[in-house]
Amino acid sequence: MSDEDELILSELEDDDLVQQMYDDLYDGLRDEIMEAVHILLERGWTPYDILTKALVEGMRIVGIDFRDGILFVPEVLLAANAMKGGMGILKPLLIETGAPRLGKMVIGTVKGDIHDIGKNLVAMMMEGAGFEVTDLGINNAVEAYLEALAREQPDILGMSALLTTTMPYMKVVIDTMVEKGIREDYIVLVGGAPLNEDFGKAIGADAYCRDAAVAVETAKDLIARRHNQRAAV
Ligand code: B1M
Repeated sequence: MSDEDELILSELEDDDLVQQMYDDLYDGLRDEIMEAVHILLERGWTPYDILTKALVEGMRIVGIDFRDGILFVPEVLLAANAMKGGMGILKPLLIETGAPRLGKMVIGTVKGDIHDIGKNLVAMMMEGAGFEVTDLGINNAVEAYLEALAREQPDILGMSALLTTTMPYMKVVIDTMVEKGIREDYIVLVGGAPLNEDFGKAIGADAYCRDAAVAVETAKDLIARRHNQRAAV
């Protein structure tokens, strides 16, 4: 493209800009994604809408072509990097709600798994909703979860897995909690693209959360139920 033809993001209508963001995410263009996020914010878009309608949807498209062998790991890493650039702008905005503290959560991606975008999003949304969140990062062995539970004393343990090969590890963590007699001390929430409700039940989690918004609602709901149960005793 010549300089004259260069695309000026701020001149695009919202719909075209969002389409362009899908392309830019696909091409791993972090600066362009960050610029577009700023433009949408200036136009009055909510951080949540930018996150879900532009960034998450764009990543979904990347995922389809990754699955079909059109994109490979290096390209997807660039896309993930661009997505994180956009998320970095939105994070403080999602968090600064001044919401009262609702509880505490420890969250991490399970052993063998390095996917962290969805987990980061859940952590951001939980913080925005008023939860204190300790993020253990990726590739967490059972010991790392147990240490964090003992250290942080959270209300909720959240686990993320994006691979069919790593999701069974969630059961290892829950079974170990049962063995140690601490399972009932925590609400255990699980999530990640390959999971579903049946899987969540089968491994003994309190709930499977389809997305970050569901994680927030489920966390609020289960914390309230716990408080009510304790008050009734
Ligand atoms: Co990977 N990868 N990847 N990958 N990758 C998937 C998961 C895959 C489905 C792609 C595909 O084939 N279509 C496939 C898994 C297939 C399977 O298991 N059946 C796959 C594969 C195969 C692999 C490798 C094995 C590829 C290889 O090396 N040959 C490799 C594995 C590495 C490893 O972990 N050991 C690999 C590597 C990578 C990258 C490093 C390149 C990169 C990760 C970068 C990063 O995360 N920093 C990557 C990416 C980006 C993806 C896709 C394209 C996108 C994932 C994502 O970020 N989605 C993904 C395809 C897909 O999922 N469609 C894919 C956006 C995110 C917002 O959604 O993570 O689903 P998600 O999170 C949602 C919900 O799931 C939920 O809320 C989130 C927000 O709404 N949620 C939770 C998630 N965690 C939660 C925890 C909770 C609650 C809700 O706790 C309470």
